[in-house]
This record gives sequence, structure tokens and C-alpha cells, in this order.
Amino acid sequence: PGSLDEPALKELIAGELGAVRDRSLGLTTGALEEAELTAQVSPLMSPLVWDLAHVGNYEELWLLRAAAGVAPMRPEIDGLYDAFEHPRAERPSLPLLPPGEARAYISAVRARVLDSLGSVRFDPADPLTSGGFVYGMVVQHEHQHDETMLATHQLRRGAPALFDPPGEATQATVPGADTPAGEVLIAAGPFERGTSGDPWAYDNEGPGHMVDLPAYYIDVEPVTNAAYIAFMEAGGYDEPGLWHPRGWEWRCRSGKRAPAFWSRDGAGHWVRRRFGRTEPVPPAEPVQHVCWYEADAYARWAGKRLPTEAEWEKAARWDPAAGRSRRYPWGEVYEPGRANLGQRMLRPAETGSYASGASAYGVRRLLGDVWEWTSSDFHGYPGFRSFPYREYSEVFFGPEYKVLRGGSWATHPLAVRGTFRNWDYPIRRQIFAGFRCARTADETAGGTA
Ligand code: AVJ
Ligand code: FE
Repeated sequence: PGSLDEPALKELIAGELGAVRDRSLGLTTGALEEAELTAQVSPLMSPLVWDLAHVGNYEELWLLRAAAGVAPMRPEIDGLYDAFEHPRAERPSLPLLPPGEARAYISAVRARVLDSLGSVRFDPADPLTSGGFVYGMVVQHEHQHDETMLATHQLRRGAPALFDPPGEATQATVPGADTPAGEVLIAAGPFERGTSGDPWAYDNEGPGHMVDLPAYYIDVEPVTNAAYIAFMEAGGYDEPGLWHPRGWEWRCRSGKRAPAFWSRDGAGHWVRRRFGRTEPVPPAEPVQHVCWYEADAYARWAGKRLPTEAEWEKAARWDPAAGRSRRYPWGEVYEPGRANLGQRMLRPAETGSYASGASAYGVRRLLGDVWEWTSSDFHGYPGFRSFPYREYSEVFFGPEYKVLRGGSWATHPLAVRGTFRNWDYPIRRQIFAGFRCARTADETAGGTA
């Protein structure tokens, strides 16, 4: 969006608003019964009909009331869809708009947004509208909720309601793809973290600043199911010495011994439930649905550790030859063939895929496939200023949340970039998250690169 004039930007925005709405409606119609939209699939998740009306209410607050100065349409429902007023577990018992009314409400909001788009000036002196920022924020917000709705779909029981697109399944398969891809050395030195100029970046992505890191190794690819099974079979879940103290507590309290949605079939082979179907666990796919504590324990077992957030970002964005950071691992411009983003498949791709998405250092699949747990807590960068509201990120800063990077197969390309930061509790497994490992280079001077 950075290089477009205002009319072209507005055209792009109208198109993206339409595309994300098609996506949201696709996740709440089709094979799903209307009754399923109001059901509680898990106390961790909202009923799907809450997400649907919430994205419309958020759009009304930001694009109609704030940007266009339009009077509230349904002020009496604001409280129902305020994420801070009602935790997810409570939402099914609220007097939510039923599915038909929710759809009518969000499409009435949308019609007014499109009517007013031409007359809202993108004022370079107003950070809310400059570069279409608030429109970008609303498009990204709806895509974020679409990913959340996919997590709800994955948790739900009953007949499948989402289907793998034809053809994509074979594209994901690369011969020899379960061969471990090794690690690369990232030389000590500074890199530019975050961004100050990206027009649609969130407040927590900036300000951009230099960070100096010691040398480290980082895995070329995310950890695969095969590698994770090796950890399980080596007794990883029974060895307290491998776990963070609170991780061991989680392990004992929860009784978990495998990633979420995994079980053994009659022959003792690992299978997984994926969007209502049970299938063998594919060895060469990145492991997903592991929590931070499981990722942390695996890394210790492998003689490594999770990368810090800064290490992840340097490996993804820094171009040592040019002396600057990129927006995407491969360059400045998004290209669809370089990452498994945007719900093209309902799963991550196998090791060896998307080699053209490698970073300057040759690190692969940093964007897409699975969110990657980092070792870092979620904090503001030096000089952080909350904008346009504290509840997007600032209220989550602190030691409770771990940072995830890079987006998953379920993340839309407009809603992720090399600077994008996600966060969740270290016990969460319903998100589409995996990890890769790193290690400090000094510890193993002369080690294999
Ligand atoms: C950035 C993914 C953690 O889903 O809780 C959605 C995004 N913020 N509505 C979340 C968000 C407000 C947020 N995450
Ligand atoms: Fe939201």
C-alpha cells in the first residue's frame, strides 16, 4: 500500500474488504448448520457467530464512527462484542445477534463503509487515515479473526465442514522432504529490528531500531513431525530435566504426551484429527499444535534452545550485504509462490517446499506454514507508543505472553510481514503454532553449519 496514490489505495482497500468478507462468510456457511454457529466448541473460543458480528462491530467503530464520523448504528450491542467486557468462555451465554441478524448487521456496516470511503480523506497529518492505516487495520483484524475461526473449526467435533482444495495436497509433497535441513550461522553484528515507516504496521512493530546480536545458529526449517516423534519416543515427555519448571507442572497437570489432536491408531501409528478427518501424521510437515512449553522441552532435548524474538527477526529480515532489513525474507514485495500463507491449504507444507522464500541467510519458511514460538516475552520496543488503542497490544505487554512470529498457513498475507508480532500464553495449543531451534555459536565453536 505504500506506493499507491489515494484513489488506487482506495480501490485496493475496497477489493481487500470484499475478499476478507468472502473468507469470513466461507467460514460460517456451507456445510455448517446454523445451530453450530452459536455453539461453544471450546471454552477457549468464541462461538463463530460472535467473531462474525465482532468484526462488523469493530469495523463500525473504526471505519464509520472514527474515520467517517458517522453516528452509531447499533450502540446497544457494543458491549456484547467488546472482547474485554466478556471473556471467550462467557460469550455463548450472551444475547448475541443470531446468525441471520449478524450477517445483516455486518453487511449494513459494510455498505456504509463503501459509501463513505470516497469522502474520507487520507490525511498525511492524521495517523489514523494516513496511508489508509485504519482501513488496513480493519482488514487485518477481520483476517485475524478468520484465523481464530479456523482454530474453532479445528477444535469442533462432528462431520467435516472445511475441505482441502483439490490439487494443493500434492503440491505440498516434495520428494526426500523429511531429510533434516540443518542450520545456518548468523554472524555477530547489528540488524534493524521493527519498522517506523510501514504504513499498515501495528504499533507494536515499531519504532524501528538497531539491535546487536552475538553469533548464533538457527535451523533452516521448522521442526518436523518426524523429529518431534523422535523426542516423544526418546521419553521427552517423561524427563523433568528437559522442561521449564512451569512446563513440567503443565505436563503433569494436563497429562499431555503428544501434540493436540494426535492419537494412535490400532496399529500404534500416530494419526491426527484435522478439520474433522483422521489421517496419518505426515512425517515431513512442521509439527503444529504444540505449546511453548513443549517447544522449549524439545529444543533442550535437541541440545538447542528456542530463538529469541530478535534472532528470529534477524534471520528473517536482515540482508548483510545491503546492510538493511527486508519486509519479507525474500525482499520487499509479497509474492504468493514464496510462502504457504492465506489458507490455500488447510495445513503446513512439507520440508523442502517454498525454497524460493528463503531469507538472505538461506533460512526457509519463516513466513507461513506455522507460527513459530520464540523464547521472548511480549514487550514494547524502546520508544513504543500505543496507537490507535492500548487494547491492541500494550495491555498484553509483560511476562505472561510469549511472542510468536511468521504467520501460519491460515494467516492472510496482508496480516503478516517480517516485523509482525503475535503473542499467546505458553500453554496454548489450539493456534497453528510450531517452532524452530537455535543455539548460541560460542558454545560450540567450530560446530557444523
Ligand atoms: C494479535 C492474534 C493476539 O486474536 O487476540 C483480534 C488479534 N486483536 N482482535 C487476538 C486481535 C483484537 C489478537 N492477536
Ligand atoms: Fe477482535
